[in-house]
Amino acid sequence: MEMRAKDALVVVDVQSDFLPGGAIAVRGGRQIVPRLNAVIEAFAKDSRAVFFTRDWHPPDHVSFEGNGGMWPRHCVRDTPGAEFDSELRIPETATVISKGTEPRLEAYSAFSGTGLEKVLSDSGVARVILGGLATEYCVKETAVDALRFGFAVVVLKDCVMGVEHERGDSERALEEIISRGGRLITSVDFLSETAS
Ligand code: VGL
Ligand code: ZN
Repeated sequence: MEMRAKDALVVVDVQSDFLPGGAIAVRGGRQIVPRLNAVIEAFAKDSRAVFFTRDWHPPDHVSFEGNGGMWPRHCVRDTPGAEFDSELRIPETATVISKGTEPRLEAYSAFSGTGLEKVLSDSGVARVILGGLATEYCVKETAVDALRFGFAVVVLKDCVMGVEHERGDSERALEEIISRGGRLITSVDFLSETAS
């Protein structure tokens, strides 16, 4: 199918600091890793593009408490908290995208200051398939930007998890993505829909 060749998988911020035991622990976050791995495997198997984003902050980042931000220190570049989860399968052909690298700029979206829009459009990608952490921050902002740039967006609903500062934050974020034209599907349904 034409559409399928133009899919790119973007796995958002599956890093130690966003998982249980980390600085901004997303409860249940580990559940998404094996599901993501199945999708990553399927993409890698037939050479579809896979991107892994990582929050990659300088030690004095503006998003940290004490620097005017709302978050505890997290995902400081080259520290254990910024590492991808050890269970996450990262194919050799995948592209890693670091964001939030500027001391004074918050960057929830994978498109924020990374050049990702050009990389995707130059390679003819029409549809972005999304999973990762956290639903109502980096996943949502990435989805909204992708839609704004004209990509179709599919969120793998069992492959995302939220911080839930307020109960319902994740649900509201997913509703907003839908209202802007994104689509939600389970990873199992996505895999059967796009099976070769
Ligand atoms: C994120 C909070 C702070 C995220 C990043 O990846 O969703 N959340 N920085
Ligand atoms: Zn951050």
